[in-house]
Amino acid sequence: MKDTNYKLLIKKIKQNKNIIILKHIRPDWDAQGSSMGLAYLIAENFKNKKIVVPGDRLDDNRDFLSENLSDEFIKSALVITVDTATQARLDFDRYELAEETFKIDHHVNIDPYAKNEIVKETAMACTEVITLWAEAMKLKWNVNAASNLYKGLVTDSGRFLFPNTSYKTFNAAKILLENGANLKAVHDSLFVSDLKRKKYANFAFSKLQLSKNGVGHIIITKEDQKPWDYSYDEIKSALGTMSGIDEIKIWVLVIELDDEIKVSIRSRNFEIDKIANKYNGGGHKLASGCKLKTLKDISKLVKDLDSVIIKETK
Ligand SMILES: [Mn+2]
Repeated sequence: MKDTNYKLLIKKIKQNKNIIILKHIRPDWDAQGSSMGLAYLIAENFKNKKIVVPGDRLDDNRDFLSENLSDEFIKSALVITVDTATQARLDFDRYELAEETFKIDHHVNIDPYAKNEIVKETAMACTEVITLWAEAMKLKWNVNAASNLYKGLVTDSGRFLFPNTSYKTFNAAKILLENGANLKAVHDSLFVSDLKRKKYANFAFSKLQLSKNGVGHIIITKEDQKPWDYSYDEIKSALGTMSGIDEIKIWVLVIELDDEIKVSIRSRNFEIDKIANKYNGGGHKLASGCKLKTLKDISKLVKDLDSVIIKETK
């Protein structure tokens, strides 16, 4: 299914020599894979572009990095944002300067902050949206573009295990594999962990508290994080230690940060997004996030999640 804005994005890329690709703060692999994959695609298909991908990186890839972007460069550039639902979450403090903006995303579009957009709320990953666009526009592929986009797809789908995985997810995977995505290299880079990571998972799991109804939660305090020297994304990997366990119906990871307390909630069967809404957050039915003001609020949140299980299993 073609989007009328597919061609518009091509036109905007052609019209602008300078291109900035922005992603969200504390990037995950969908954010980074989308931004890097799109950058490699544009570099492959449109000559003489200056492409910049600012902000944090999850690995030591330095491609498309640029120190000291001038205000003039930003004003003159096409600014494409990926995987970022709201302007406030952009990993960039001068978005306001941008004049030509384009949002590519797969989250619920609560904040249409860009001048133009391609937003597919049913897509598994933002990289899926970019993949279908590139395919429809018959762009030329390379290994870097396909591999980076595949990273977002395999992680945002929980290795194709999340219940909303569909033929569309596999269709996007098919396109990426046909066009050179290096499956083994991507899987090794994402899923082969070092011993320290395994020890961290054990440590985190040892902090599991489980309610009698089946709400499991782990709290990682600032103090807990100190000895590990991990990024937010690495700290968050503790969430996965609670999945795939029959007795844990809903699982919650609480991470204490300097400025806020971030909470991730997951479930196999119980819809938890309404509870996330109540705590200043939201997301999908089985995967949501929210924020707490103090660690004391956790017991309230757990009680609310308990009541979801009680109500549904009556
Ligand atoms: Mn995403």
